[in-house]
Amino acid sequence: MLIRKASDIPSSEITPRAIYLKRRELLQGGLALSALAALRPQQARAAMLAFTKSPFSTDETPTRKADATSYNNFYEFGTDKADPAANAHTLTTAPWSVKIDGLVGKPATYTLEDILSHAKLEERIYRLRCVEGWSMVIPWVGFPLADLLKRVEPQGSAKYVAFETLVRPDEMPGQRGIFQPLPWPYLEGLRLDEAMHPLTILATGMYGETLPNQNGAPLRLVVPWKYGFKSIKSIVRISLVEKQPPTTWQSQADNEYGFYSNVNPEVDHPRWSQATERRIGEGSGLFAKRRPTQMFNGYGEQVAHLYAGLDLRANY
Ligand SMILES: Nc1nc2c(c(=O)[nH]1)N[C@H]1C(S)=C(S)[C@@H](COP(=O)(O)O)O[C@H]1N2
Ligand SMILES: [Mo]
Repeated sequence: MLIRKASDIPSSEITPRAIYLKRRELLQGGLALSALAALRPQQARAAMLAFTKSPFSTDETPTRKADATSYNNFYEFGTDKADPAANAHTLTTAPWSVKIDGLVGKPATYTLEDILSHAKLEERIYRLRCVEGWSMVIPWVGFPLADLLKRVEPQGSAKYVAFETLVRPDEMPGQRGIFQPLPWPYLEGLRLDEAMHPLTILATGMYGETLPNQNGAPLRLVVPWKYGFKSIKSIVRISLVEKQPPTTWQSQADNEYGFYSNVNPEVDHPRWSQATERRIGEGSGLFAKRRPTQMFNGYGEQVAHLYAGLDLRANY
């Protein structure tokens, strides 16, 4: 079993309450996670170590941090895997706010500090499977999206959640010039029940530190049972809507990238098989070791029920 149940977690892995409360004080005192970087290393470390390790974590070995922060997809900074790490330092992530609108009782533009002051941060070690056929294991720091959504009070008519990334050509080279690989803003969406699922998180850190810009700072979505492109980065808007919202990759190639995009080894991409994957760091080229891709990326026990009765071949 790759995902542990709460009862399997030794108490030594659960953060002592005292440390947790201290971190809450820090956050409630208006200190955002992004401000942790400004603390003396010793203090920042103490605050960052005070995360509960989520029972939803996989016990697989995390990908090397150097790989997870240098092999990225973030087309706002270029289409080469090395471009985001080379270019994303130009992104200003503070101040940051997220507009939450649509079918909610409390629409507003929420500052990141405000969002974090209500967030119970956890470490979540998740597999990430890219639609291109590679995967990583990343220790995220984040909190359930459901917690934020409940706070803004979704209305009964809300059926989907739409997400938007920042548009800031001055700081994002992929958004200026003659060749722009995608229409902006980058858009993603989830069904409301998928968005409310406890596995779905908003991440603000990884490897116990503030999120690097190339990984979607200061706030990105992580939906571990779906292909990586659903995990939209540097989010500035979250809208609760009645109808299935348009998404960037579906608008680019509807026959290749569906709205659901659940990891599924049985449904191939029209141009390649999805049956196996290459774990980043486990050799490349001729020496690449490939592992079988798991249904729902191995999270089936938790999420399969969301799709009961749905034809997953038609709804790819
Ligand atoms: N805004 C935005 N979000 C994005 C992307 C992007 O190009 N722009 N790429 C997606 C893809 S294809 C993947 S695989 C993941 C990669 O996340 P990582 O670089 O943190 O591993 O981010 C996703 N989120
Ligand atoms: Mo991806």
